[in-house]
Amino acid sequence: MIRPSGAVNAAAFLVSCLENEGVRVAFGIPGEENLELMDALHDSSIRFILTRHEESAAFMADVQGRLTGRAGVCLATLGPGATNLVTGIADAFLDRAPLVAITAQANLSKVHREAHQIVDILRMLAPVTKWNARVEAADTVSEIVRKAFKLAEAEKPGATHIELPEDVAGEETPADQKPLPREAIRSPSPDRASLEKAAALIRHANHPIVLAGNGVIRNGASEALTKFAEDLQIPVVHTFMGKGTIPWTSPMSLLTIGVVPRDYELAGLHESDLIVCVGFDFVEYDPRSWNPQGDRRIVHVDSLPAEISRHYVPAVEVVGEIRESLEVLRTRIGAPRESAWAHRNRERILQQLAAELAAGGEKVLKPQRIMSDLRDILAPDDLLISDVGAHKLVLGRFFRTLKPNTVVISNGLSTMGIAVPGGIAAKLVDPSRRVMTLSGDGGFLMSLHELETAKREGTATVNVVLRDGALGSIRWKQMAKFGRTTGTDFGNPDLVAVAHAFGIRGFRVERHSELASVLEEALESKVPSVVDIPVEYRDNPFVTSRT
Ligand SMILES: Cc1ncc(C[n+]2csc(CCOP(=O)(O)OP(=O)(O)O)c2C)c(N)n1
Ligand SMILES: [Mg+2]
Repeated sequence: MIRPSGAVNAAAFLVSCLENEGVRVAFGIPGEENLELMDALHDSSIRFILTRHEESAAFMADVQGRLTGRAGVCLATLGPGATNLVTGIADAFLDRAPLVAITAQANLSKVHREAHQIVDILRMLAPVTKWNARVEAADTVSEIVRKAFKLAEAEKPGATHIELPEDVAGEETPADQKPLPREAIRSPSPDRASLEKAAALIRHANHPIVLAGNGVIRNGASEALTKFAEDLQIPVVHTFMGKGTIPWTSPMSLLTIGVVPRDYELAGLHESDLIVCVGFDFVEYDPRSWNPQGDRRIVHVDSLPAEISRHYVPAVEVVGEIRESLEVLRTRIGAPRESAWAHRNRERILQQLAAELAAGGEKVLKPQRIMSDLRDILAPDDLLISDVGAHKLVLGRFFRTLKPNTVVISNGLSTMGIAVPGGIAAKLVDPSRRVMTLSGDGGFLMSLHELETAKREGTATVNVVLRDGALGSIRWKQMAKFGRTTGTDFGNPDLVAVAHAFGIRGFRVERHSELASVLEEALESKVPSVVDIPVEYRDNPFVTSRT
């Protein structure tokens, strides 16, 4: 609200700081304590997207942040609004997605005592954010907003949080206060000594292998990595969240690991005498899984120094801009190496996957086959967003990726329910892009309500549900451990009828032969859709993997 003096209140000034950060959409649910902020949004260039649950608002901001590198914004009121945000914020925190959450709070004069709807939001969110702060005075807004965005977007990106108490929101901001300018953050160049040491180690290794993680994608280093691998003939294996770091068609790609137990052996990681970890993050794949004795020789190439683990003790750390590190290492190492080992490993993996695909015959709708077929149905630039469960593991193994940022997988927090809201955010980022979400029937019903948001916003996502009537991956693990199940089976509504009830399109696929044509029709549709696919997880080598 503009005062006669020309000054605005803190809420309106906070909104102009958001505009200054380049924020174009904000996701959330309003409440009584953020009336000023919501009204200020009304007058701004920022589009407010009302979601049907605060958790989805945070998932949307998370996926938007992941796809753009710029912090997505979600907002909620105090108490229950803020508590509902937690899972989405934690997902952004562990999946390294830039996100700024803004919550309301009661008047400053009240927050110290027990009162209606007051919980300590700052303390509640502290463990799942990189930083958070309360606006206690109107003249701190520009600093707090700038700091929240700077920290959220800096490596490793994640969530930050701003709390705006109701009374402070209405306080007058000095008329001369301006938002602080954005600054471009660039990781520093790696130092010469570590580059020399890493180059020598790689040059002298017999069977070096790259283990690539999501940091490669975040830092725009996928092309540099592919060139590094192909020029030097060094194979690359990547995590779930590293899908797209190197096209699967590259002769140096050994596809995804961390999906089935000991798949690192299939890729030859256990035979390698030097593992070059690039943009690799423990949250994506525990080093203990592939380095149980802690005795592997490791070169760490990342934007930040390595996290400490007995199972991850690098011989050298090349810390700095990842793309630059890879380019310098490539030119220093120079000559390509003998690559029969890499080719043999790739051949073995492709044969193993083909055998798993062929098992079970043509008639049953096999999740493996669905994921494999999806590669031919989706164009290279289409986006696939996975939820969490058995389907994610099958996708990790069988969906072959060609480009960075064409698959979004939560494997840091690994939270169910992210796919449907994530799809909406992706469409808002780029309405011309075809977006498919893939969920289990458990996760889908956690975010089903957002189909109304999709319908209202006209975000034409294709929401595929693999329906097995169970928390599939947990069911497997219970069966494997105890030979019986507890609390994993459920019924489902008719998902096609549900889609129709939301006023969107609904399809069911019951035979492999229908898959491509139905998905094509859904992908070309101008309205959101649900594609219900009944499946059975019969043979699963995935039982001991972590979903
Ligand atoms: C929010 C949340 N709750 C619980 C879990 C633990 N969990 C991991 S996978 C899974 C089952 C998922 O079931 P569904 O969505 O049907 O997928 P399916 O495994 O059947 O493919 C559960 C409960 C989780 N990852 N996230
Ligand atoms: Mg299921």
